[in-house]
Amino acid sequence: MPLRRIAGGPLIRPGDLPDLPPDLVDVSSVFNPGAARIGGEVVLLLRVQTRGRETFLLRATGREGFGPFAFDGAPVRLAGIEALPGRVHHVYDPRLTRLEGDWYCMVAVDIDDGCRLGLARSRDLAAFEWLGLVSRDDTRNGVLFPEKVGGRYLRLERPNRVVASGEPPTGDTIRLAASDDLLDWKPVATVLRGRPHSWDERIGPGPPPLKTRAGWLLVYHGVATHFGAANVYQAGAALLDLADPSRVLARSRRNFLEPRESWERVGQVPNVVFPTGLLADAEDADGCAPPDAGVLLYYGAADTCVGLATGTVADLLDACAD
Ligand code: BMA
Repeated sequence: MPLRRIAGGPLIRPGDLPDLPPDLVDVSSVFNPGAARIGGEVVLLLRVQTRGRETFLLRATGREGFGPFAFDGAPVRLAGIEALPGRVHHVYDPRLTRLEGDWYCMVAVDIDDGCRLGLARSRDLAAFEWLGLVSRDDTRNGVLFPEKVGGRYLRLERPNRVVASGEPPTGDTIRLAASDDLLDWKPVATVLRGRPHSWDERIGPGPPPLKTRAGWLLVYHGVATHFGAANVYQAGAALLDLADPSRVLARSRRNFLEPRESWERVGQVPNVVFPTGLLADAEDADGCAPPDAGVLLYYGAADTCVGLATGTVADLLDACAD
């Protein structure tokens, strides 16, 4: 296992959250956080679910990223999202990217018609301005690259389609899409496909890609369906070409993180590790994280808690070649 879980169990459990009436009282779960480093602190945007199965985003701040965390006194507001027509059921799984001096938060948005990607912008990760829905079709797991590549903004995403009758739409491809304005996106290429019978039959991007000299390092989640008997969510890695991220340079044959701890195996949705935040503690003048940089990988565990695994960039690069 190239990354190591921190000692002492999950990083954040539901019971760690303070009661924040009226919305957050004795919450059911806290998971799938977006992660960012800002002003020497680690900021997590936590997905919090209530006993009413309502979803909120809550900001947590900590010095080293290992906790303890200070929680905001109220859930995050995405100012302007109220203008969306129709009902918004859930806004969730935030992914945070620093791009051209601003923070961008890509979220999944459940509406009557399925799931869309949504985008918000922030200067400080405290106040957010809603920019709109940014996928036409049913899509989840959108992750923005931290810079333009070939003159265009890029993101990886997971188009959803119905794979089995009666099941919600899901996906077995990771696709590259491009945009000139961050709002209107066109698919460019399918980058990765699920591997039938392997650990990653269905797949989706995890945290936003991390720039390294060797290529864009992508941690992704893979789902083994076990012929419909159980879905097990695991994490693996792939390396994409820096100049043309539709080119896959390496991809892990095995997962490097899978549900093993009791709190990863038991919870609201059992057998889930779902990585959504990856932070490196150093970068060079070109924005590349060097191999010896330390990494913090934040993930949702069993859709109930937040886990943290640590290692180095080199560990993740090794995992791609494994
Ligand atoms: C995925 C997403 C995630 C969730 C995971 C496991 O499809 O909905 O938000 O953590 O399933 O339930």
